[in-house]
Amino acid sequence: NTALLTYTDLLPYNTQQGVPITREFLLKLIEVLLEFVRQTNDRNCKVLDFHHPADMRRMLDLDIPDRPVTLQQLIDDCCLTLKYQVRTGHPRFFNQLSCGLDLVSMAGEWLTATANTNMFTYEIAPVFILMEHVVMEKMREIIGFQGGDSILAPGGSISNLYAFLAARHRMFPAYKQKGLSCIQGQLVMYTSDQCHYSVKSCAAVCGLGVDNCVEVPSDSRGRMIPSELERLILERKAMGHIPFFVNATAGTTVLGAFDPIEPIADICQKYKLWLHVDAAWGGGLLLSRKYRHPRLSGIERSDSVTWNPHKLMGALLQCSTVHFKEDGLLLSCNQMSAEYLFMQDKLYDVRYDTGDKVIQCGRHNDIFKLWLQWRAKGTDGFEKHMDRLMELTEYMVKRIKSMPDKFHLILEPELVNVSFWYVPTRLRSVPHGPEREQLLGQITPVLKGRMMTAGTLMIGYQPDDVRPNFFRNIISSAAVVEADIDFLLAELDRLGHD
Ligand code: ABU
Repeated sequence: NTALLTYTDLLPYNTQQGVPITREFLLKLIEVLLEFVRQTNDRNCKVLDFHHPADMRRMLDLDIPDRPVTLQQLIDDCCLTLKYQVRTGHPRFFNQLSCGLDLVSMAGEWLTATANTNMFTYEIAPVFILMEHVVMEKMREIIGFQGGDSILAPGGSISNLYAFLAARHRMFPAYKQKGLSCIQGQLVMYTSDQCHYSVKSCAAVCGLGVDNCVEVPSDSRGRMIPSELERLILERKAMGHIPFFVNATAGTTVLGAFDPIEPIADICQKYKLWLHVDAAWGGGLLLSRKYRHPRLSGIERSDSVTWNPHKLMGALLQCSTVHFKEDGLLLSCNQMSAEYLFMQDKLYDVRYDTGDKVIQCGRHNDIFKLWLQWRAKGTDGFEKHMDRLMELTEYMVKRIKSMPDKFHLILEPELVNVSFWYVPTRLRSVPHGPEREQLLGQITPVLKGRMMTAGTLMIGYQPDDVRPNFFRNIISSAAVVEADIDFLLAELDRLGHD
């Protein structure tokens, strides 16, 4: 009876009755989790039950007690936690790049938590390390690299940072030992004005300064303009600076735009610059024969690629990968040879101790959930998933265009980002122009607030350099069907028509 028991009645403390009591406790917990999974997939359940932080704080008992609470209380705590958790796997959650709840990947995450190991050495994670080798090799093959090296990193931002570090290391191998003093001149990197902010963060973190992360203008669809890149490279060269790194984004965060990799690769080749492709978001389309080209054409010419399976592929958070054309660079860049972990005289081939390739020590096991999911779906299953997401996006665009009085489509998407404004009744007769855009931009967060209060739907919004707030709808969940898109549009109209 969990009502009277506490943690000391569980394994490993309770050597007499620990096994059955632990089993009962975990089975109860699993019931709680399964109920969350059921609700997540039930369109009659809300996406969220929103409360302001101060109210939420009052409604929950979050205090850390001096004495143990009962096992039943822990189960109740778990129930309450999930009651107020946003159901990011709900078919009407369109808010983030990572939407959906892939149940095989979730099962993998459960196993990962149970195995509770660290990914730095083969000796404590033998099967997982081998899985990492196999899956990373497969991903490099899909990119079009022959050989090379990869690592799973804690998020796309850190993956981009690994690419930056490797690029600088290749150009200035002495930097690792001597630091800044070995670089005579100002290093400069390039990225489009639509890139993920983590690219600029590399410049801040690594001593270039954000002023030396040059923003290359993009076209009206958010794609880097290659001629502008070349102009800005020449401009900095004329100043005596050292351009060394170009980031091309394959799937920008807001508009879902793909920078044209081929002409950017030509420029990088001409000026001997490292080309990194941040495909954290759009990388999933590499798995689709229908949509890969021309969006990702030329990616095999890059030096490094970030690709996040926790986005389009639907692996559970988090699962981010970075891939390198050249083998050995990651290790030589980041290796610190900690003697207590990476001994060279172990009984096995120590090249399987991947931990010395990264700047972190402890590394979470992010591979098992992806490996299991990939086994379940096969590469064909992922291709079907990508094609279906794009098909649903095309459906949404068609529906929006069919109601031009109520919705204003901002651009034809290249990916599953649908950017639009909802037009309330009172603005429908106003001609579209900068003034109406300002008003639509004011309405957008109000409508988002209504949506969250109603709990029926979640869509993200943001301004960009040329527009006030607009909605960015993401279709990256396998749970979504056409009827959910119909619901989304009808619900926006219900909540915002005034
Ligand atoms: N780092 C990109 C995630 C942003 C988003 O989900 O909107």
